[in-house]
Amino acid sequence: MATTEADQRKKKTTSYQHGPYSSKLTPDDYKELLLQLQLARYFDVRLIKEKKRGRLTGTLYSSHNQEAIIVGSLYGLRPYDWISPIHRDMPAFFMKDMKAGWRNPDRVGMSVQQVCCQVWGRVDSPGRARDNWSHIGSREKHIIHSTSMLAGTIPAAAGVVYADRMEGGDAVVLTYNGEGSTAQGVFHEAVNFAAVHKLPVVTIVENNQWAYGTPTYLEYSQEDFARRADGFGIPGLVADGQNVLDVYDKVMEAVAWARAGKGPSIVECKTFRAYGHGDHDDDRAAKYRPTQEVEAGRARDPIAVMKRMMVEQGIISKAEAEKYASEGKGAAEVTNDDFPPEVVQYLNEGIEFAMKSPLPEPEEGGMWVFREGN
Ligand SMILES: Cc1ncc(C[n+]2csc(CCOP(=O)(O)OP(=O)(O)O)c2C)c(N)n1
Ligand SMILES: [Mg+2]
Repeated sequence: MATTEADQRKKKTTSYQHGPYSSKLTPDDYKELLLQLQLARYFDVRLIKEKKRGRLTGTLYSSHNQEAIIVGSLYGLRPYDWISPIHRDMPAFFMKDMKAGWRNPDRVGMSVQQVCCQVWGRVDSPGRARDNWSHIGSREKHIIHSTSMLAGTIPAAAGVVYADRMEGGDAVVLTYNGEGSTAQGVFHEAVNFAAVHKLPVVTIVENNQWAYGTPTYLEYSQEDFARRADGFGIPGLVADGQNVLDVYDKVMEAVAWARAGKGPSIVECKTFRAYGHGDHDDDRAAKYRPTQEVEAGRARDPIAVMKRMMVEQGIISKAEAEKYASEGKGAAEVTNDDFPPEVVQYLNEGIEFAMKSPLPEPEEGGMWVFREGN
């Protein structure tokens, strides 16, 4: 079938045009970004498998299909910048500052062992397993403690960088939020506060089109959520959330703006929640979301998008791209052979450590509730 000029133009626009930041990335950066996307995906599918095998309890909130947002946003941060992840960003806790070396004990991010201990409710989790899933944080690692109150961490994040600035620091904070949480009053109060005081707060909106069973058209009335930024008098950027390089570019633009003392931004990353809200919602999700929509939303897997760009640019061969093929596969279909061995090995180390870590003693329950001493 003959292709029209319009078809060709459409084809061209699917290839990523480098922005000012991603154009400086080297082939080694591309390879590291791909590996990190695969690691985030492996974390997700492996935990689902562990739960199915009965080795894990508690609800899992999948970041499947949204990994490019986590990886691309973290990649340009300096070690001492802060992050504030939520339920959908579990890999971010151990992927912060990964450029310093995955196993580097001095990197300013949690270790995979700590995060696995958190997931398995073991005493070596940063919060000594007082709460589950993403309810952890670390002052030392510059990770703001996540809570259940959606958008409730943005004021805390704004306060952290406000204090840092008063002490002469130049740290930036990335806050991660689902698009549904943006309807909360506290979202507007906090972003407005950051705007008025020109605080270095980058508000990432992971627009995955759904908040539990509520679609975006019942959440807000703009085409692009990022336009809300106009009302605060701050920049609002839209990123292709399936393309790690575009996320990197847009987040870096906002980070550079913040580092220059110009204040906050909103970066809307357009993506799609590939599965249910949590794993408890998996079956019902297919009932309240049209199958066609779900299939279309999963069609641009971020791992596949990155591989395609790398092949186009001659960074890897087609055969290398096809070697570990986890993209497009759900947890039930994918196996360890679909992932690079270093990815599997890294998470194995975390899980093995967690399995050996004890459960907390019941006597610890009262610990940290009241301040000891004067
Ligand atoms: C203030 C508040 N209201 C309601 C909830 C319950 N809740 C948890 S996750 C969620 C949906 C969030 O959707 P969205 O912000 O789009 O994030 P997503 O889960 O899609 O990543 C809701 C309503 C909550 N945790 N906090
Ligand atoms: Mg959502």
